[in-house]
Amino acid sequence: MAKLKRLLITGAAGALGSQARRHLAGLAEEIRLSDLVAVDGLAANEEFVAADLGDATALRDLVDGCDAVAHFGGVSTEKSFDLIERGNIRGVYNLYEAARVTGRPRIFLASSNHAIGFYRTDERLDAFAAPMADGLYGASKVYGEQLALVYWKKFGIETARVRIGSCFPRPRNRRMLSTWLSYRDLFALVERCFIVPRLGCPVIYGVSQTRSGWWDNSHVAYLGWEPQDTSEVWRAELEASEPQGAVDAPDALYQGGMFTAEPIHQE
Ligand code: NAI
Ligand code: 15L
Repeated sequence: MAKLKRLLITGAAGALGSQARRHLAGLAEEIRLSDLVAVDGLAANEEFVAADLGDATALRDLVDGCDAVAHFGGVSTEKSFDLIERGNIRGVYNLYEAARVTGRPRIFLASSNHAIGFYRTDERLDAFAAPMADGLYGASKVYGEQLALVYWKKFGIETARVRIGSCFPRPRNRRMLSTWLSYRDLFALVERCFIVPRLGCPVIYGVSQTRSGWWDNSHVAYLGWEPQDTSEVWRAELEASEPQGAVDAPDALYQGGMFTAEPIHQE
């Protein structure tokens, strides 16, 4: 497999960014890491560049010279509009502008299931389902997905717009039996997105094998990505330890679960 020359990983100090360092170490000759917060223990092929996604000049310098970007930086839960605006609205705009004026790298965009969180748990979605965000955070992810599409249509910048479900070492509750994505499956997907000859700008649901079937990825079979892990391994344990919630609880009603019940945060 031909290696990428320089891969940029944003959000490198965060939960998925730090896993990305481990899982993607061999994917590129050089790896540029960035975050607001410094990271430890740089490997020989890693460098760290501190940058605020809200700073356009810093973003241009950051993206310059990279042929791929794994974009995990930004606000990852429901927060105030000011924080979300900086990381996920202005931040994504700055990323795409930087990509446009530099080498037009291929981008893996960490979107979220909260872009479609107000769909009910008895609905089945494919990539063409209209967004239905469940809060300011989810709406910022819809914005990111749309901006990626603009830069694909106008400038040919390819992006995997990945609506990640719940990416943790294991599912944490009953809802995550339907949304869980293993680290192994996530980073296999990142790799496929960077090595396929033609990516385009697909919406992809980031989920491991699950019997719920909320999300249909059949339109991206060309990526050759086949999740290897399954949440079923934890079903019996979770069902025994967590009482069945009320039928009208957010987790039971909506794919976005408790995010649908979040207030509008002021700070
Ligand atoms: P995280 O919160 O652990 O990491 C995000 C990183 O982004 C942090 O290290 C933070 O310092 C950095 N960041 C925040 N604002 C920034 C700014 N203005 N400038 C520069 N860096 C900034 O989040 P996690 O779990 O690693 O998620 C990574 C991405 O994946 C996020 O975009 C999140 O929305 C998305 N995602 C994650 C899911 C999961 O299950 N972990 C599920 C769905 C989406
Ligand atoms: C997300 O978008 C969040 O980043 C993550 O922390 C989880 O809460 C996940 O969604 C989820 O829906 O479980």
